[in-house]
Amino acid sequence: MNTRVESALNEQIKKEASSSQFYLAMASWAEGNGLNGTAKFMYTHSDEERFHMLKLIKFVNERGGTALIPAIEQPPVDFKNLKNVFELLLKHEISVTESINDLVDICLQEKDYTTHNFVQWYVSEQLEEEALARTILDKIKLIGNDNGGLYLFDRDLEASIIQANTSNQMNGGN
Ligand code: OFO
Repeated sequence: MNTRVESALNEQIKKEASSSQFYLAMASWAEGNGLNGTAKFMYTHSDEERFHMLKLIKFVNERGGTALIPAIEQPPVDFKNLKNVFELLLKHEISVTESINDLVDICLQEKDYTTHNFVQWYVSEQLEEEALARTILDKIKLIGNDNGGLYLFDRDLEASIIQANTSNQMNGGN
């Protein structure tokens, strides 16, 4: 496998692993603060990031490269508030999108069209994740400091995850 592409893919493996740990820290913080909906959302998001990492690891190995399993820095333990959590999530997703774009660029420079094709899945995924983070953040900004509103927001988030899981199961997904 092209060594420049391989090393960019390994960098991306590290980013996905860091994302998973970062969202796990947010999930744990939310759970400890009685925000069950946010905790469920973040636990699910953390699992998705781990899946993104695994998909990259398998791709690198299948293409004859060597996937590197990275050491990860410890994520924060504490967050200011719910708004801060989702602001950090959006900021993080924007930085991941930038690194996916760099990866696409490297694939084109190195004329690795197979990896370019593979990476398109991540391009679409980032588009969806950024849009979702923006929608949630807009809602939180509208609620402001109204505790009743934040309680309802968290409850709605929990209900939307249960609904998404149920329809996923009905469609045969996991
Ligand atoms: Fe891996 O999708 Fe977000 O970061």
